[in-house]
Amino acid sequence: MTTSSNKTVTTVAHTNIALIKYWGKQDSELIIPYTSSLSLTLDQFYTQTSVQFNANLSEDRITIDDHVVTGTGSKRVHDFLELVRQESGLNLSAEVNSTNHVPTAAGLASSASAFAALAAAASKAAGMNLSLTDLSRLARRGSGSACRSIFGGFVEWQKGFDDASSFAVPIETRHLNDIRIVALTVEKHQKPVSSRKGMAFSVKTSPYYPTWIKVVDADLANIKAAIKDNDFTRFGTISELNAMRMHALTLSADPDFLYFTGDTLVAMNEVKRLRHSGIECYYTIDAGPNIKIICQQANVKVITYTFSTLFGPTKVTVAKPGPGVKYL
Ligand code: 2P0
Repeated sequence: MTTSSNKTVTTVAHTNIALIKYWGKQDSELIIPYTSSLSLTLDQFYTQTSVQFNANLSEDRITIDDHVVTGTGSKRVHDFLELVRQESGLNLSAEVNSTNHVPTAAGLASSASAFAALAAAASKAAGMNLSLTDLSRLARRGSGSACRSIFGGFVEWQKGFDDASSFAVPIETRHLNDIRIVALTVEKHQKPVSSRKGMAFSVKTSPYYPTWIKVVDADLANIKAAIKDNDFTRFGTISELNAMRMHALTLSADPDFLYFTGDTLVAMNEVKRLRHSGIECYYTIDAGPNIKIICQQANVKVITYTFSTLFGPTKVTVAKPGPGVKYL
C-alpha cells in the first residue's frame, strides 16, 4: 500500500443541463440509473477543485467556497475520497479545496461539476491515471449527473447495468453548435426536496414510473436523431416534453411534491408566448424552480431582454456549449 503522495492536482469541470433527464436509480449504492440520459455541458457554470493527499493530516480536510465543511456537509465528499483510496490503494487523508461558480442547490446541478472535478483531481492526486470512460464511471459514484460533466458538448449517459457498463460518452457532432441556454434564476434558496430524495420517492410511489422508463427510450432516440439532422425545432420540442414528463413523476408521487414556484410558471408561460410570436425557444427545468431557456444565438438578445425586464438583469445568464474536465 502506498503511504506517501503530496502532489496537488487542480481541475475544472463544468456543469451540464439534461435535455433527457435522469430521474431514478436501479442501484442507489453504485448509482446505476433506470434510464439513459442526454445533456449539454455549459461554459458558464463550473467548479474548480484542488486535492492533495497528505501524510501530515489525520483526517480529510474539506473546504468548499472558503468554508471548512464538517459533519453531514462533508460526508458525501469524504465517502467519495474513501472510494478513491480503496481503488488507488493510497492510505492517506486528503486536503480538498473546492470553489463553485454555480448557484448551489437551486436547480443548476452543482453536484455534477463538483463530483466531476473531484473525481479527476482526487484520482490523479492518488496516482491513478484513468481513461475518460473510467473517470466518468468514478464521477458517477459521487453524483449520477457528474458522469456526464467529464465530457464537453452533447453527452449521453448510457445507463448500463453494473459499475463497469454505466458511463457517459460524448456525442461527436458539429450540429446545433449555435445552441444557447439562457439560465433564469428565479430563486436562489435551497430546494425543499433534494434530487436524490425526490427521484427515490418518484420511483417508489409514482404509478407512472414504469411508463417513464418506456418514454425515455423513445425521447432519447428522437433527440439523438434531431441532433444528427441538425433539427433545432425537434430538439427543443423533445427537450421541453421530456422535462415535463419528469415533473409529472413528482406530481404523481404519493404524497405529491413540486419543484415549481409561481415565478417558474410565469417564466414557462413567457417562453410559450415568445414561441407563439415567432421567437423560437423552449424550456427545461431540473429539480428546482429555475428554468433554462433553450434557443439559438440569433434569438439570445430578445430573450435576454424579455426575461431581464420581467425578473431583473442579474437573474439571467447566457451559456454556450462548454468543455469537458480539465487539469490546470
Ligand atoms: C439530470 N437531475 O439528469 C437530472 C434532472 C435533476 C433533474 O441529475 O443522486 O444530483 O447524486 O445521482 O445527479 C440531479 O441528480 O443525483 C440530476 P444523484 P444528481 O440532470
